Amino acid sequence: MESQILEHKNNFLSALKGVSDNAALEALRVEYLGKKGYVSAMMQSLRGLSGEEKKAAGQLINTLKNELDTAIRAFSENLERAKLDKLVASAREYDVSLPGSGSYGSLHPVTLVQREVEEIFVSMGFSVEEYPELTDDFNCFEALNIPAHHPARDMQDTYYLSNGQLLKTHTSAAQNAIMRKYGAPLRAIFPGRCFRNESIDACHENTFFQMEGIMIDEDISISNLIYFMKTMLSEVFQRDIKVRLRPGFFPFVEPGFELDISCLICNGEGCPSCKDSGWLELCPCGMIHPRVLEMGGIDTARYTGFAFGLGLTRLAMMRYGIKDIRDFNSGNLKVLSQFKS
Ligand code: FA5
Repeated sequence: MESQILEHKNNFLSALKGVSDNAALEALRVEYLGKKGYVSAMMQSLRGLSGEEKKAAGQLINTLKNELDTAIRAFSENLERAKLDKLVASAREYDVSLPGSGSYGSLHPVTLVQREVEEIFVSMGFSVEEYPELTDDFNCFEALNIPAHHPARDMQDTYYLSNGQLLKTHTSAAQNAIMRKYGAPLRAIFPGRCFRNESIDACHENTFFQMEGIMIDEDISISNLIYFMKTMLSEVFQRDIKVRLRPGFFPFVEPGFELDISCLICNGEGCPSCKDSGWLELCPCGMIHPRVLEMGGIDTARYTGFAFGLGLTRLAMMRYGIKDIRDFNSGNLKVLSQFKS
């Protein structure tokens, strides 16, 4: 029996050397330790032996069984470790900081048009400033000469937070901070997302982008304002478009204007994108009210300035012929993936 056990052990160990995966290891285990395996067969062959012989041979077989079992478990662990080492080594071959080689998404049309407008104003000496989306009553209204009873301050139009802060309803909310930061003379644009609690349609969203611009210097007049607005529009559209300037009231400018462009979706005929008027309100503007300049720490005896609030999302509609403003926030890839940068 002893020699038979030794023979099985040696055969097992040499077969184990040739094992390279879990399936082969399992086959070897079944061959030796399975119900119909060698170990089980040896156990059955003990039946004819006497009590003492049976006990001694049984112990030897059990020892063999334990040795094979231990060897199989150790081999299985080694196989797992080798698999893991291989994975780690192959992961190390990749430089995760390298840029991807495929095409992954595209820039949003509002981002594209924002970059275009930024480039135009930067080339005319403007700096691009940032301002948070969360602000407060002072910056969004008070510093802009918007009186306490003005409807814009109403809960119907403005999203207030329980801590008294609010989501900025217009990029004008940044005017005071930027005037105080830089003083005069000043040329700055500040794009940003705005939020208004209003019903949405083809040209109104509750979340949309504006780009504010201010220019403050000695002798700034309405003609400077008109020059910059015209330059911006002709650069963006690269063609003549119909524009109209009409009086508009905003407490933070005096005089104030509404700058509309002829709807490019319907060529001024009237459609849902322009609420059938043929015109789209795009860029209200005006001469900054002296009280707003004062609150911004600007010397009004020396400086005047203009400000504008460009509807960036609407500009993107006109620039790319997108009929419905709701497409911008829809996440509809059919629409958005057309805009490869
Ligand atoms: C304002 O927000 C003023 N702060 C603009 C301003 C700045 C005037 C500086 C004078 C001087 P208004 O609410 O009209 O104004 O919005 C400005 C532009 O933002 C609109 O002409 C329009 O193009 C865009 N806009 C306004 N509301 C929405 C909306 N719900 N959805 C999409 N675009 C909008």
